[in-house]
Amino acid sequence: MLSKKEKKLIKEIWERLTPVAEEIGSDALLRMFTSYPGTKTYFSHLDISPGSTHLNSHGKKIVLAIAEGAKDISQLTVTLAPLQTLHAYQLRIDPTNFKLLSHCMLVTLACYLGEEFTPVAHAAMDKYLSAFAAVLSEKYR
Ligand code: ZNH
Repeated sequence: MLSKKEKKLIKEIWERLTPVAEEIGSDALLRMFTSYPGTKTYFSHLDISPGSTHLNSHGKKIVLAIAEGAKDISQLTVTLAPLQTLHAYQLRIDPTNFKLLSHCMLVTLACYLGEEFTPVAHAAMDKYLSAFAAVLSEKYR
């Protein structure tokens, strides 16, 4: 689905963003919680207010998982197997929520990367995040 060129681009972007994983992840989560308040219900056991430790640490975890997957996109199903199980069987996250977070992540990247987030990068990132969400949703079937 993603071309070789696109895979390389995605890998490079996430490599570049790994040092600011916390900043990117917490911004994307905050956007998701604000725009789609229903998503907050899964985090009722945590303090996810802006600037909170949990928001930052969870944001960092999410970005590191996305960056890890980007290292070898052809192996996504293998890399994400533990996260698949966690989200489907333990956390029981409704798969529609993955699309909401993906959307918020695109907005965060657009804000953070500015002009560097070209239409080509945007399109490739959209494909990658969709593939990621599809893998996370697989176990529900
Ligand atoms: Zn999730 C968790 C990733 C989406 C909800 N996550 C988690 C983790 C990770 C992740 C890495 C950690 C694990 C451990 O610790 O081991 N996610 C992720 C990603 C994505 C996601 C990458 C996409 C892309 N999630 C999601 C969504 C939701 C969620 C959409 C809802 C809305 N998660 C979650 C929860 C948890 C998690 C709830 C748990 C938290 C705590 O801490 O408790």
